[in-house]
Amino acid sequence: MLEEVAAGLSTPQKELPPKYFYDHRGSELFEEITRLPEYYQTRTERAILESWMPELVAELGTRSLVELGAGSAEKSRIIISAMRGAGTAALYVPIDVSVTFLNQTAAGLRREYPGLTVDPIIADIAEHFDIPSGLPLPSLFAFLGGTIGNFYPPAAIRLLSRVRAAMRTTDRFLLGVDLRKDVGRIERAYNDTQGVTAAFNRNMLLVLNHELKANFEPDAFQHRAFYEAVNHRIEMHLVSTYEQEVRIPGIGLVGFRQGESIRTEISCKHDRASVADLFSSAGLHLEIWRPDSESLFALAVGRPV
Ligand code: AVJ
Repeated sequence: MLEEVAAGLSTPQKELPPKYFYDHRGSELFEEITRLPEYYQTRTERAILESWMPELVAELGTRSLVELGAGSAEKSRIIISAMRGAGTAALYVPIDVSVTFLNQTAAGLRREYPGLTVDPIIADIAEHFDIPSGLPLPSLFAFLGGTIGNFYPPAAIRLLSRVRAAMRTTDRFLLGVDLRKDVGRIERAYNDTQGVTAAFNRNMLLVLNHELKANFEPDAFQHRAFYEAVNHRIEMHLVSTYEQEVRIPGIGLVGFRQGESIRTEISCKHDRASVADLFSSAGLHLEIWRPDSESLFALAVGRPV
């Protein structure tokens, strides 16, 4: 972490990886974001999953579900219930960085779905991780929530390619993506009137203070989120409101000019063509494209080429 933070704060555009949002408080704040009126993504994706998974999973005959960045188990339940309904649920493999989360979820799911094997993998999906071999066929590899948007395109292609390499002909990849749309609508989702997203953004500084004994003053940084149209993405920044120096033991003093920012997150927005391109760069073919009726969010199914 120290190395990553040192590197991220020494480039002209300071930048820290979004995984540092998610300590206990950060995860709570994210949960709160998903319930905000402005934040349409979570509820829209859930509605698509609920209406479509029973049909999709029955058609595919999905026996194992491998979920990248399992997040909250709520979405997984929709898919597992659909597999149950189709009579094919055998194995669930959630992959996540949070050990506590994985263990809690695994225990809950085993209770709820007797007969379902739950084999969690603790890994940071942005880094290397191993996909188990010998999964009951066919498998569904799911990456939901629009979290692929946090990855710069080369990293997104690397992640998908790695999964693709473990896929067999009958396996499928299920990807959730936030869609390009009216810029105001997207920007409002990251600038909620209650200031929850601002608190979520600033929480990263508290994480640095706690983990690295740094002395960031969160109130000295302002939340800024805007749409960057060239690359079709939201960028979240923390903007230093005045010239200041922050001490991080092991790194030293980090200077900020007034108005200088740390980029804390990108959230890339997609359309059908951009997902088809992303898939094809990773050896996948976009087989099914399923947006909601307002085209806010979409689920895409890819099959190995
Ligand atoms: C969890 C990455 C999908 O990009 O919208 C929400 C995180 N950041 N509000 C997103 C987030 C600010 C979210 N993802």
